Amino acid sequence: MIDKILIANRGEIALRVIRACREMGIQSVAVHSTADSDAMHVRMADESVCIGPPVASESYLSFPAIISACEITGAQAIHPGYGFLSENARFVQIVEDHGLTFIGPSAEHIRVMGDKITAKDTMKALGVPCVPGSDGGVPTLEDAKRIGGEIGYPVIIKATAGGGGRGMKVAKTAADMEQAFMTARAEGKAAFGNDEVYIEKYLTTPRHIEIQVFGDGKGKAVHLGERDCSLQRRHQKVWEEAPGPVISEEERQKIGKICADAVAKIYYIGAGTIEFLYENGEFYFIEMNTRLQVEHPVTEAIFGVDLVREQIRVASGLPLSFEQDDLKINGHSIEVRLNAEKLPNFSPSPGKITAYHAPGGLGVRVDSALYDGYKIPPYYDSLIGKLIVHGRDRDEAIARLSRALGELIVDGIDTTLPLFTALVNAEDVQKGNYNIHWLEHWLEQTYKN
Ligand code: MV4
Repeated sequence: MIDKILIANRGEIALRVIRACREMGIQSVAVHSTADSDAMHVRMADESVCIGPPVASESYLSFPAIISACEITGAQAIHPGYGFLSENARFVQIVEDHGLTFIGPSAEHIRVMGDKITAKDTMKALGVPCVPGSDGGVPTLEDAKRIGGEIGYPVIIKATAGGGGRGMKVAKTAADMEQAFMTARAEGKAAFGNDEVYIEKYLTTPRHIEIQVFGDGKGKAVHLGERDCSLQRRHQKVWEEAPGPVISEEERQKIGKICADAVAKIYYIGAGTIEFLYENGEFYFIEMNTRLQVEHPVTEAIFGVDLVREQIRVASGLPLSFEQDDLKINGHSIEVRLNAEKLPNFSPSPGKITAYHAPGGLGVRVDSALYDGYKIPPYYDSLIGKLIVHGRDRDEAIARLSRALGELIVDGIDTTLPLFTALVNAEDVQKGNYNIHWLEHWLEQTYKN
């Protein structure tokens, strides 16, 4: 069994992993940049190591710094959290070459899912429903025009190395194809050094529905239902919920089984998220994320499981602590992401927290590394906390969210708290009546002038 884990991350997710370690009797090692000496994850871990300067490329992203920190402290395993090195196949390979355990999928699974064309080919072959589109990569503009005609416009051109919205261009008609194709290629080349693109039918008003899966690496896997993450701004999720407000139990079991069977067949190990667009009652695979996601707590809330604990178990060679039949949904959960940003432009707002009070009470969870007097450094992600509520049904979760938002105090900086106070009162949100474009339209309406 692993008895010491190094957490190659910071902020709330580092705390999340430390908490699981402590409950399992595992020692935790924090790493930090010089900008994070006073950070909560350093204080909460059993040990800490300073690994470099503020710029992430020389600290949280530095392979040698992190491997050395394992050697110095005797940590046998690395939990990457999300972001940073969590989906870096080269890093995973080097971790394993050093005789250390990466708490996550194999380098090969990360590589396969990191290339969107390979991911789609793989999922299609495993029986997962995909968006209609090109069969693999589209090498020339001529091919693109022919395929566009076959699929029917609108279409979307995506960089295979992209994801999360980068390197994507919509062609509404054949006349847009040249511009869209060339731009998607150029963006892929510039951002990822890979100009390969593929084409899909453009779905105009889908929801973003993602299925949580978990594999034991020995050919067994389960699903933990879906999350609806349609409320996004510029491809950043803002509000996530589980179960999805419009997904029936029958649909959940059907798509869930398809996903669990698919990852079982490839001997997937650990947590994974299979992302779909959902429109007119159909699921269309778009991408798979091979990490623990920011919004995992809503799934934990409704299933009553600790996903980080399960990650550590399977990385240690233990079985999952539950089987598919043990997993029953209890109630409804919503997460909102509190960012250190100033509305209406969401501009970064780092600085000193002069007062902090976290909400509490029944069905309220706050995952945050904030404390009174903490100085948020300007170098990293603007996420400063997640408020997760759980109720017996969606209406109760919304009422609880509204109540908890009223208790939350973060003074000294600007945050996205006022956005949530407004959203929780919006009729469409209360009714679950939204798709991937709803929030951007609502922001335009609400903050114009
Ligand atoms: C799409 C799409 C419509 N049709 N693919 C955006 C991020 C990346 N994960 C995939 N994305 C999209 N792919 C087809 N065939 C629309 C989006 C999209 C989107 C998806 C999920 C959540 C928010 C979004 C916002 C804009 C576009």
